[in-house]
Amino acid sequence: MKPVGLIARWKDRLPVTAKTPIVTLGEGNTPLVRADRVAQAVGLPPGGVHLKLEGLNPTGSFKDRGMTLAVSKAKEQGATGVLCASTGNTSASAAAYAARAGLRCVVFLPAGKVAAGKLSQAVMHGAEIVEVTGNFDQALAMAMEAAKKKGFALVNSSNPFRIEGQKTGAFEIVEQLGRAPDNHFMPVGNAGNITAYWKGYKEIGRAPRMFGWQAAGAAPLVLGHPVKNPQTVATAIRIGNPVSWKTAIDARDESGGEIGKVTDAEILAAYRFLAHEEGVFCEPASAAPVAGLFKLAKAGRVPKGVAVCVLTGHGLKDPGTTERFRPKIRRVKAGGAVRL
Ligand code: AN7
Repeated sequence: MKPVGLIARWKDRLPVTAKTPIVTLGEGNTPLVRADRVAQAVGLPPGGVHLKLEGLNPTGSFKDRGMTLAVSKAKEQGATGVLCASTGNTSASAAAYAARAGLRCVVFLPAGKVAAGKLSQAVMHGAEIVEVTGNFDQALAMAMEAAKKKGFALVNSSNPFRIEGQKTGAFEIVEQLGRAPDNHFMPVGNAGNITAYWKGYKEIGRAPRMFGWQAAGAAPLVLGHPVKNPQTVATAIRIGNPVSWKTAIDARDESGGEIGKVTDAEILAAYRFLAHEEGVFCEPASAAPVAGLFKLAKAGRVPKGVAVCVLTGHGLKDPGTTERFRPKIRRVKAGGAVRL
């Protein structure tokens, strides 16, 4: 039988042994699909843009790649619980994997700023939820403090096992494409994922240019200083002081890439375009790299070659944002006439 889950698939490249109790939900192995309408819109040939659909992981985001390893290692090391701060997806993933592992899970969330789908996952997986009246960065400081308590493992991306698990996305892209992409586009929040992909590419001797995209109201890496009150419709990346700051800048500089910013209007336009024109429904933060590609196209600066955009989370995570696009809906009596 084929291995299920990414630890089984990539164990030779991950810090696990025969003794590691593997906690898996069958994560990884997500589709890489062509996006020829996006390619056409930005002046690239058919096949010039691919989308890595990370929203098809078990809890609907890329976080599962890191969480399978972080929770497995926490269990191996005898932890009785896991802890994290989160803009939503990390908490949903931690809650699910902790439930499966039989560990406690405590999550610190910025009050009122977590998308409905993500919160409902934390609830249903039985996480102990602490709402912080403040932003993600402040919630993370509290989680780090709480993690000093014996028996708890912090499963934010400062945990090196998160990065190790997430680097497998790069391995898959190269395998699926049959080569490395020339240009790799992704959203950037706390900057763990860009760190992970760059590590993954380097480990297999590949070096696409890394293009990271932040929301304009939460763009510390572009501005060069932390942002006190980050704001954006893309709540997943509403982060003002990324933990993996230095390694994100290294990924940019070593690869000859860029970290840019896109406005909420640009993010929402790309979000709609993907759903309307490509049939791909991702959450707003995940549309940021496609917004970035559109932005480069407007400036006549689309890099040559094949681009892969990582769509980090599923659209169903954030039903609230879809309300902005709700068309006129007709209501008719059952059996009534409907003109088309
Ligand atoms: C959909 O869940 O930080 O740059 O606490 O949910 O590695 O932080 C989420 C981040 C991109 C940014 N896309 O990744 C959290 C959290 C989606 C996300 C990011 C996140 P990083």
